[in-house]
Amino acid sequence: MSKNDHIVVLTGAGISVESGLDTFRGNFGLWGQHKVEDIATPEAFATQPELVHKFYNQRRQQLKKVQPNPAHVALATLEKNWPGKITLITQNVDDLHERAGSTQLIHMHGKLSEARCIQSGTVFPCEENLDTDSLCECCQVKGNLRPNIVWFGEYPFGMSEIFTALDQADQFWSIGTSAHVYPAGGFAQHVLMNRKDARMIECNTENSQISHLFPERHEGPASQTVTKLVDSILEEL
Ligand code: BJW
Repeated sequence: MSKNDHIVVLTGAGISVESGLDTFRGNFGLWGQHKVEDIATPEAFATQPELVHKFYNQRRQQLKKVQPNPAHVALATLEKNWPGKITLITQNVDDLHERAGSTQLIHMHGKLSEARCIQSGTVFPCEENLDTDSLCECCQVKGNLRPNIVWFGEYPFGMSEIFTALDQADQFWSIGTSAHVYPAGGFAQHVLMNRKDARMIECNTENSQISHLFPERHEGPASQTVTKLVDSILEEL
């Protein structure tokens, strides 16, 4: 390890579990009778917009009741104190990383706190509920606002910046993700193909789809494993 290492960190729903937010594919990963694969699609929004708005409204409201946990804080501390570059890529649509103090952050699947006009693509801050009567500020049409979230079949945000970072990664950390969803599920493989000596670290309570790619695994809740990892790496400086 060198103190100039570019560390690329990928986070998933598991990092926010100890803040009180559910994962997508665990025991509690169902919303009502629906799988996320049925709700998080442009087709679901076209045919059942009320249902999709309800799903995101509930989660947006839930954000007001939760706080970043020690794992989010540890990653913000790493960003502040690490002499090399840090790129934090999150699949999460919550805002717990930024509330913990991370600034170099890519929300590849969008944000609950934003809405987007389906006509112009303009993005607006959104703290309150959306419904099919919500009036879009830019086109003044009801029903033109959708959550600014990347659904299945849509292109994730920040991909050019993400692949630039993956191509330069000296370390790749995968935290609290099942790696079930692509392209994020393929990032570790991408790093290994281009950077054979990269330090590969996974923090998870269980094995993921890609655990075999990580010689270094820290099993346990992220609040403990990530905090220890960050402490140890900063101590080595
Ligand atoms: C803990 C813990 C604790 C628990 N501490 N850990 C067939 C094959 C391959 C791919 C495809 C295919 N058919 C279609 C595709 C592509 C599709 C896809 O991947 N589908 C899969 C279902 C197979 N992907 C897409 O469509 C994406 N777009 C795309 O591919 O565009 C083309 C493209 C290609 C190449 C380059 C660029 C573009 C878009 C995907 C959009 C995903 N959207 C969602 C929902 C929207 C956001 C929202 O509503 O929140 O994003 S799906 C959902 O899954 C959400 C998450 O961000 C995402 C990832 O889930 P995550 O974070 O991994 O959560 P879980 O629940 O799966 O895992 C939690 C983990 O935490 C577990 O491992 C636990 O063990 C662990 N854990 N407690 C540490 N305390």
